[in-house]
Amino acid sequence: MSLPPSPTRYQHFIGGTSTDGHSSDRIERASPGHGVVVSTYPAGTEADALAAIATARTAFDQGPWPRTTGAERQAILQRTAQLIRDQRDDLGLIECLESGKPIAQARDEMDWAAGIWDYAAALCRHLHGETTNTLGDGMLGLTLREPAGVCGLITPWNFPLLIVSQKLPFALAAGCTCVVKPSEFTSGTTLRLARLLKEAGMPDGVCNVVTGTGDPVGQALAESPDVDLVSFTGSTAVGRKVAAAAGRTLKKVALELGGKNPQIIFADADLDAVVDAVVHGVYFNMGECCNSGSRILVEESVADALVARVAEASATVPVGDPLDERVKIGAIINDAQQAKILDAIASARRDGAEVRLGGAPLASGAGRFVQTTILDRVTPDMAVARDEIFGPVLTVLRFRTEAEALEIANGTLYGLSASVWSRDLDRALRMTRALKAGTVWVNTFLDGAPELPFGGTKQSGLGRELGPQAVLEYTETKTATIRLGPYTPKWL
Ligand code: TXE
Repeated sequence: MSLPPSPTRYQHFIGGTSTDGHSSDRIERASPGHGVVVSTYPAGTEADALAAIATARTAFDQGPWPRTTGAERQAILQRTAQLIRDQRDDLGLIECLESGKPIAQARDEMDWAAGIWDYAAALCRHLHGETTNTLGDGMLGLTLREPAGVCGLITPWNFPLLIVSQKLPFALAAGCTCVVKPSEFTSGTTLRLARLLKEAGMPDGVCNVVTGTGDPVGQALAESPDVDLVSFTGSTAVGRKVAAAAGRTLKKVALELGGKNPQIIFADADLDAVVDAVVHGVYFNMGECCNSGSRILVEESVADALVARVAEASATVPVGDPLDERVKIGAIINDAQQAKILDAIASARRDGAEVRLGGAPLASGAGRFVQTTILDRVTPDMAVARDEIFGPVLTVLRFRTEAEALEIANGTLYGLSASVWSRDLDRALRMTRALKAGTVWVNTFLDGAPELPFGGTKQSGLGRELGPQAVLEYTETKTATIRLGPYTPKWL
């Protein structure tokens, strides 16, 4: 794999055609691993967002998509899954170059995304309401599930195709029309996806993509009275803004936000497995992962031995050129993120944490890399124990009792995921019940399937993606109350 000879020039995708939109301004995207411009996208304006919203509105109010059968929707979603699979190498390369993630991982993510499209396709045939037949002889209740309408989908840069695939196919399965606003750093695969949908037979206007920055494009989606639902994945700070803007028109809101996910390791755990899961959990996708296992809580009696093993394993993980097939940790997305990671390490040093490994940028030509870093002797009051870092940085805290572990684990604003490592199943289940998190793993980490719901509690989010309910998140419920036989006057 090598760098492309020239940048790919992208356009918005509105009403089934590619367009430069209302402005000639463009965003240049340089590969985080090489510093070379690989893509350019239109810097979308509010007018572009409003044009896409109007197109999606018309497609919803007058177009065929909300009126198609489940079987027709299923066929198009399945064809899209197959097209993603067919083009996994191309799509993976785009993501590697735009986001800095390792090429081998990027290709795996394309397969994972295709699997989600398959799963959503199956749900198209299962979308139904309920009947209530216990209201007496004269009454029948029907609960209809209708598509929510026009959906605004705002996505981040860490898993571009995967995260849009956790939203878009479920919205489409419900019969909604969409305007997608991908991250301004990684818009390439989302634009390619919109073209694949067209190739798969999706009617024009159903899936529109507008590139550009959060303000104005994302902001317009959150504010517009013509958007019925907004689904956002990104930082907790911007999630609050999106919810506030959406509140002005009281649209439905779904939010997938940050995490500070604890892995709780008891002394009786299989420590060989733990070492692998800790290293994977914290360095996967350079740590730029809302589910990152960036905070381990280790029972005091095994902490020194475990940290030594994790440090030894961490030092062997290959960091470097994302185009190298052997690399497992690629480049950091942008300068702001690199600065945020290094600031977090500096604050940990000031607060008295012990840097057991790394702690500095990796010297490398034009790329932007951070060493695998372990911060030991972190205490729950330190900022580094509470705030999301989003980098290859592990924080190690120690505990003596189950109650103390639980208090530390639940002691942040976040509640996305957690894991418990113990051979004592009673204890693992007690902890599973008591942990405040949307996902709890037992004796594993980062496992998942499209069948399993994903989302956060507390300030990690609102609503759930994936799982059989995912399609319902994109519906409205309508109650039909039907009088059978003659109406009996009861008021006059
Ligand atoms: O995310 P933003 P950023 C966290 C992580 C990271 C931090 C900052 O901690 O360090 O966020 O990343 C769009 N109205 N996560 O600044 O800004 C924006 O254009 C509407 C966690 O890149 O939240 C992009 O499309 N939209 C996260 C999307 O929001 C707006 C993944 C996310 O960008 C907007 C990424 C606005 N006012 C970062 N402002 C996760 N949960 O996985 C920006 N956007």
